[in-house]
Formats: sequence, C-alpha cells, structure tokens
Amino acid sequence: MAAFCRGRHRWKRNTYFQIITRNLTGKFDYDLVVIGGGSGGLACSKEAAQLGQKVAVLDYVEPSVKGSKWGLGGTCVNVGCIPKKLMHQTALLGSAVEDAKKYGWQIPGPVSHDWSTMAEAVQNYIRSLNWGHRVQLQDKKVKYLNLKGRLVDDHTVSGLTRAGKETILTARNIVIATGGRPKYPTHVPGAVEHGMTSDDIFWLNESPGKTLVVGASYVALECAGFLTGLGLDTTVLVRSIALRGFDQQMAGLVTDHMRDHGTTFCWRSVPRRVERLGSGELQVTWTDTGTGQDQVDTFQSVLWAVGRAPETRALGLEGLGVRLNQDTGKILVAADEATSVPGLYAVGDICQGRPELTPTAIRAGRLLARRLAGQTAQLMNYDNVATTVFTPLEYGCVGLSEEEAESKHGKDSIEVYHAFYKPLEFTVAEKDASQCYIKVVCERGGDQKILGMHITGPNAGEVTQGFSMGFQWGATYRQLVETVGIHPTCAEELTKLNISKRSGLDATVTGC
Ligand code: FAD
Ligand code: NA7
Repeated sequence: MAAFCRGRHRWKRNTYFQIITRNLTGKFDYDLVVIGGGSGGLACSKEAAQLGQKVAVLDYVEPSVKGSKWGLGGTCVNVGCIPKKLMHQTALLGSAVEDAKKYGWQIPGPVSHDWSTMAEAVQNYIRSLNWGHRVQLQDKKVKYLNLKGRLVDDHTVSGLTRAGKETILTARNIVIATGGRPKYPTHVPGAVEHGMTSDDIFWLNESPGKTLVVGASYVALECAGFLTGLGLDTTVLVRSIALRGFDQQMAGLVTDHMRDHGTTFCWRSVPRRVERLGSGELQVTWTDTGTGQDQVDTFQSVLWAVGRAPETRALGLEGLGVRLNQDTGKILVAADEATSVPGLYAVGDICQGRPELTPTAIRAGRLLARRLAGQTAQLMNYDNVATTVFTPLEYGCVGLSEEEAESKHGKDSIEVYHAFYKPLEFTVAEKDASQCYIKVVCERGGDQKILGMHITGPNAGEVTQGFSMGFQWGATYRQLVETVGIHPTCAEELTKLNISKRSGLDATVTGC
C-alpha cells in the first residue's frame, strides 16, 4: 500500500488525498469532531448538533488490564459515579434493614447480601444508559463512531476500529474529551498481574471477598465504604493522609466513621508486593513507614485506587505541538478550553487543573459548543463547585477547607461556626452520631461572607447541592442564619449554627 510521509506520520493514499482536497477546497467533513464519548464529549457534541452544527463523536473503550469493557458514556456512566452511587445505596440499604428492626419491622433470620444480584441489576442499568446515549445521539443527528481517535493534523482525525480499519474525518474544530484511566503502581511486583482497579470492581459478577484497597482519596474510600457495608472484610492502605485536598477535620470524621463501622485502616503504609498463594489467595506485603516494619496479610482481591492518568500519548498530540503538563500528561488549556493549537479544544478530566467531576465536564462541554457555534462568549466558571464524597457517612462540601481559608485569609480573619448534630433518624435506631458535623467557614468581619461549607451526615450530597446555590452567589453567615429551616431535617442545622470554634463552647446541638 502506497504511503506518504509528513513529519513523523505515514499516511495511506486515501488519507493523503482527503487532506489535500480539504486544503484546496477549504471544506471539512464536519463542523466539529469530538474524540471521547464521556460526560464532556457527549454534552459538547449534542449541544453543537442542536445548534445546527454537523457533528461526529468518536468513542472507543480500551478494555482494562483485567479485560473489563463497557459501552458508550464514559467513566461516570460505566465505571464511576453511577455504579459507585448504586453500590453505595446497596450498602445504605443493608444498614437501613438493621435500623428497620428497631422501628418494629419483623425481619426473620440474619440478613445477607448477594453480590451477583446487585451486579446484574447495576450492569443492566448501565447498559440501558449506554443504549440511551446512542439513541440520543441519533435523535440529535450526531454521527456516532465506535472508533479510536487520533489526531493526524489540526483539522484531521484518524479513527481505527478494533480490527484496525481506518476512517479519516476532517473538521473545522476538534474537541478532545478522552478523560483518564486508573493507574497501577507498576513498581510494586504483582500489582498489575494480581490487582484490579475501579475499571473492574463494578463489573465483577462474583463478590471480591476480603479486599485490600490501596489509596486514600475519594475513589478509594468510597469503594472501601460500600465493600464494608456489603459485609466484606475490607482494609485500606493509606500512604499519608486521607482525602488530600479536602478539609482534614472532615476527612478525619469520615475515616473515624468508617473505622467504627468495620473498615480496617493501615496508616503510613506503602505496598511492597502482591503474590498469589497456592490456595489462590493474594498475599500482600506492605511497610509501615512509621515503624519500618513489614506487614503481611492475605486477601481475595486487591483494588488499586492510586490515582488516574490520561492517555494523551495515544492521541498524537505532541507531534502537533499541543502543550501538555509534563508531570501529569494532561492538556494545558486556556479559560475558553483552547489548547495551544488553534482549532483544537479539550474538556473534562483530560485538562490540566480542572476538577475531575462529571457536572463540570458536562457544563464545560456545552458552553464550548455554544461558543464554537457563535451563540455566546460565556466561559465555564470552575469556581465554587460543590462535591460529595459518597462514603457510608456522606461528606459534602463547597468552597474552601478550614486550612485553605486560614492560609488564604489568616487565622484571625476567619470565623468558623460549627455543630455536632444528631439526625432524627438516628435516635430510634440508636445509631451513634459522633461524626455528624457541620462547619461553615466565614470571613470574620462585615457580613461574614461564607468561604466554605462542610457537612457529614445522611444525604450530605443532597443538602450540599441546595446550599451551594447560596454559596455561588456570595451568601453571608447572616443570610444563612436568617434562613428559616425545615424541621425536622439535617439541613436545618446549617441555618441554626451559632457556636464559633473561637468561643471554645460545646458545639453539640441539644433539643429541637
Ligand atoms: P470520560 O467520562 O472518562 O470519557 C472519556 C471517553 O473517551 C471514554 O469513553 C473513553 O473510553 C473514550 N476515549 C478515550 N480515548 C479515546 C480515543 N482515543 N478515541 C475515542 N474514544 C476515546 N464525578 C462526579 O461528578 N461524581 C461522582 O460521584 C464521581 N464518582 C466517580 C467515581 C469513580 C470510581 C471514578 C473513577 C470517577 C468518578 N467521578 C465522579 C469522576 C467522573 O467520572 C469524571 O470526572 C468524568 O467522567 C469525566 O468526564 P470526561 O468526559 O472528561 O471523560
Ligand atoms: P487521587 O486523588 O490522585 O489519589 C490517589 C491516592 O492514592 C492518594 O491517597 C495517594 O496517596 C495514593 N497513592 C498514590 N500512589 C500510591 C502508591 N504508590 N502507594 C500507595 N498509595 C498511593 O486518586 P483517585 O483515584 O482516588 O481519584 C482520582 C480522580 O478520579 C478523582 O479526582 C475523581 O474525580 C475521579 P498520597 O495522598 O499521594 O500519599
């Protein structure tokens, strides 16, 4: 087959002529080609099509090392938010069954959980979402191509089928939204061979059994939380601190609650090796860096949750001069999501410095589509994005942590209002509420503008979402406490905050 060279690329005859034709006529196959059909890419392509643009989206899932694979929709739908929240809900239901007995429900015999039933139900729901995304793309006239995309030049994308058949697409603008994948600690012998990641756990058809979770960010704690809640013996290996980047007092409450409910934590511990024993079990050795001693235990599964990385090398970006962060491999983008190459944009997890969250990827993708279609100049506002850690005791927050507020404004210039509260549901169920806590960090002077809000408790995600609107629009402590609460809720405790940390008074809420 005749091939043509340009720089480091070798093109087949068809590709070469397609590019020459495009250059001579100035005509493109599409107004917009999006590489990556996850949260950001789908939102961007659908919005662009609705605004009359001719759009194609390429989505291709490289199977995980363990062979897990899934359909259209990206990380959130298939191996992220959705299965995670459903498994969190499964665990909460287990604990609700226990509560129910205290409320008079007669539940004969011990209650047990069947992983396979849960997995099948969750996976079926995911498949319905995969299908729903395909239908939506069709309805909105977005051309969906199950191809692995790679840039040939700043207006040309090459798409490969699994069998290696190539399709060339040219576009006026190209958006890269290929997200990231979980990392393996490749320096740990046996890690890749015997471990799995969040790309696999939701697709297991059988229970993982006794599990070691390595890592202490939210993905790790959320997985460890639901595994424990499902009755599995679960250990978390923490290298340094839990929930880096989050308020550390709140992080402590989350891990204390997990510990009190059965999760084992090995602090200051780094994994050394994983070996498969004759029995089929996995023997893991790690070092307690505090004592320097090695520890050994056996598990049925090892889940690595040690961070995520983008697959930028496979995209052919560097040859085009797209600037990347050398440490993370992520794409450097401007406030309008433009890369360093004109006509090339990026949204979502692939971008350096953006929150790795679905709603930010979706909104950024939509706004980019509107700007590219000339409908608006509005930029994505990445400030004040609320988030929630879906551990058994949820932790929701928006704005600055207490540590961040102190370092930004100075300890003397902030006031922290706080309360330890007892959710009404916990009373009859006789549940311990020691870790149900609210903290609102404010400026000390004037109307006391709120700098950060934090809550641990049931449904903290729902509570935080509501209050984040006030926060986004500059709410003050005075406005917060002038808001009349809804009784009896956990959320009302935010409107009743009156004890400052500085006062040293007991922050335990008593009475109604
Ligand atoms: P993705 O959704 O990752 O989509 C990228 C798509 O591009 C994928 O389908 C990928 O296969 C495809 N692709 C990659 N390379 C190519 C290529 N060369 N050609 C074609 N296609 C390609 N966020 C929340 O907001 N809330 C949560 O509760 C939450 N929980 C999470 C739990 C877990 C376990 C994980 C891992 C993540 C979670 N997230 C959560 C984060 C959220 O999933 C991501 O921020 C979001 O999916 C990012 O969207 P994206 O469009 O950037 O990329
Ligand atoms: P993060 O947020 O990058 O955190 C990685 C965690 O793994 C963190 O606790 C690290 O500890 C720990 N880590 C990293 N490498 C190792 C090794 N080699 N050994 C032990 N522990 C290690 O990753 P997540 O996967 O939880 O989340 C990434 C994003 O995905 C997140 O923002 C979501 O939006 C989705 P450290 O604190 O560095 O000591």
